[in-house]
Amino acid sequence: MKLVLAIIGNNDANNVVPELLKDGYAVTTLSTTGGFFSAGNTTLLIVTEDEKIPQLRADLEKYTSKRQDVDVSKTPAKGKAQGTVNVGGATLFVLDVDRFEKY
Ligand code: 2BA
Repeated sequence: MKLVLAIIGNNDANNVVPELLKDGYAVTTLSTTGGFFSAGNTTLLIVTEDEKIPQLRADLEKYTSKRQDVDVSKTPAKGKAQGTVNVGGATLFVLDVDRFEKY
């Protein structure tokens, strides 16, 4: 069993979550904020069997916007960063789940 934390854009969440539910995943959505842009994003919590991870990854890739370069000087980003950064797509963390219980 794995816990997937998927950080995605708020707009993408509207597309992704219904598709994940359709494919049988249980999903919790958290409203989160990126440290770099201080902009709202969405973090999905999904616990699922190991063998369902490839399909989950494919769904996330299919239903999130493609990563693209953004000129930081034209964004409200804080800090001294310059140049371009990638935005869009998803940032995934996949963790082992020791126990899964419901009461
Ligand atoms: P933010 O922190 O707002 O970052 C937005 C985008 O800015 C990042 O996109 C990345 O392209 C760039 N960026 C972030 N920190 C940077 C830095 N110190 N220097 C230069 N560029 C930087 P993504 O990598 O796609 O990340 C999207 C969101 O996922 C992030 O929003 C953050 O909320 C989360 N995230 C990404 N990597 C993470 C990590 N290692 N741990 C925790 N959260 C992470």
